[in-house]
Amino acid sequence: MGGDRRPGRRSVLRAGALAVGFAVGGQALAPAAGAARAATRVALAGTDGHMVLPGREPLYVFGFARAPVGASAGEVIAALKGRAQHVAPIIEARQDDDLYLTLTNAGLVMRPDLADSHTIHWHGFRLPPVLFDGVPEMSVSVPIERQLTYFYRPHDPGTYMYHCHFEDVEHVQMGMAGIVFVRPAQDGDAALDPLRRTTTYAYNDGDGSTAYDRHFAILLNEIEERMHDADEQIQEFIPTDYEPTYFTLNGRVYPQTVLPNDHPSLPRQPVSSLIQLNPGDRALLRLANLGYRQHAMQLPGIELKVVGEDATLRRAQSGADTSYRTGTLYLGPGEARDVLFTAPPFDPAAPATQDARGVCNVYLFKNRDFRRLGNPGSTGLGGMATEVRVYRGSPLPPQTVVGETYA
Ligand SMILES: [Cu+2]
Repeated sequence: MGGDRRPGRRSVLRAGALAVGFAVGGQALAPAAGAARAATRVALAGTDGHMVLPGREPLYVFGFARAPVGASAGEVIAALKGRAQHVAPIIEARQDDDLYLTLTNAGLVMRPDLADSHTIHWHGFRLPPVLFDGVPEMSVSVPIERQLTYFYRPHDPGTYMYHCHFEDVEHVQMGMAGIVFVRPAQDGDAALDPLRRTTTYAYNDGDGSTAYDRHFAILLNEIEERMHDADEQIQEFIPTDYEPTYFTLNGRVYPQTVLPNDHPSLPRQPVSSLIQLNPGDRALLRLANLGYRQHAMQLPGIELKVVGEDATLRRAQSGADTSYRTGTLYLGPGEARDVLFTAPPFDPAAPATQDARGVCNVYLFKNRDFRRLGNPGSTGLGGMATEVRVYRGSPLPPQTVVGETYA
């Protein structure tokens, strides 16, 4: 996977200095003219808003929201100021294609006193020009009512995360965090899949061992309510007092996590964590943790196979397969995992439930720590849990987008 392409530290510093030089001249670093690469364009607004959690008033958040590509800063502000979403939109790119990501800082409705900039930091991305790294001390950031287009050419497939890096302990906890993943160049090759069923792979494995039928991107996070409330009320919060009370998957807690995408009851938390499968489906979980605690996740009844860590295929330098099977998956802050599992056959003898798609067995994908499986002030299952539903028959059509839900 092109280890030879990775620049040394010296060349990184040189390229960074060059990029800043260009930026001072008024133009962002542009890709070589005439390059015939496919380009993906994404636009985000950085702003504030409120999310819904069971058992409390709407919670104040900062966050990103998807903006129309090509919209001016003024248009983005008019449409999206105060409408942050949590978790941030899932961004997908393809290996070696260009990605242009335009960030508009739309400002904060509730905190007009707070003149904070925002940035995009693509965590784990091997980025030659420091200009687009989003670390404000060594790069640039986006002031209120301004716009910056970040440019990336991803060479290394896998699952990553992105977040704002401006006052990052605060802005990340406030909600400016999401998953970004890179599809491998191997995608589209039907001959590699041992089952001849799919053309999608987690990595350039060369042997089809990371083939999957459906994939799901899930960001693990925690919410320290006092930091959010203090921010809204113009008070200080000391981050060493961090003691989170809600434990989220894609910015929702169970049972919110199993509501479909774009559910009307959660207008600012559109991303579901529901995993719906036909029997025999190979599911890829793209997992990342942008909380400040380690989490241990389990899927009782189904074995997990970890094929990638931190956007790197688990292979030794010799080429030996170092993927591993486990019942418990550990994710530290800032870590990502690519995990495969196969949906078991529908078991008529096991407890089943029914949703709009049919009768299904339910498996829980959940934190192993019971203190992270409840919501404050309520009894029963909550927190960092979602359902894997395996249907009788095969009622689900092929997946068209990551994390697709079928109501
Ligand atoms: Cu920010």
